[in-house]
Amino acid sequence: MKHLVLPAIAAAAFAFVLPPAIAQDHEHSSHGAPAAPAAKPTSQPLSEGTVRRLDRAAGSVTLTHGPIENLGMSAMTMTFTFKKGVVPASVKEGDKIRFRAEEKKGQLVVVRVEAVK
Ligand SMILES: [Cu+2]
Repeated sequence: MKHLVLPAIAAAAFAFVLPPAIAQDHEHSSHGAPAAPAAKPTSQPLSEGTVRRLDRAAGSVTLTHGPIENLGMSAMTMTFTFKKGVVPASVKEGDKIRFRAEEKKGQLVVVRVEAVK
């Protein structure tokens, strides 16, 4: 997983959240709940974020985001790439958004963005 922005802070965030995350995993598995199937879920929960930097020409957006469940990622500030048209024209730096990010070929890509009113 590449974290292109503020690696020191990201590392610190990981170091901070890792132990409870492990404890949670353990707790979940000890309940005997069936493991999530490999198949993609039909619903794609969105994560919350604030746009810090937006470069439409380069297709890169820096977000301060909350937890991203599907990536197992905790809250942090980092840069994602996105394809043309994914970020609505009304979205600008400083805006709050809801978004879906996925890992594609080792890159973290924003695949869907909704403006938050
Ligand atoms: Cu992140």
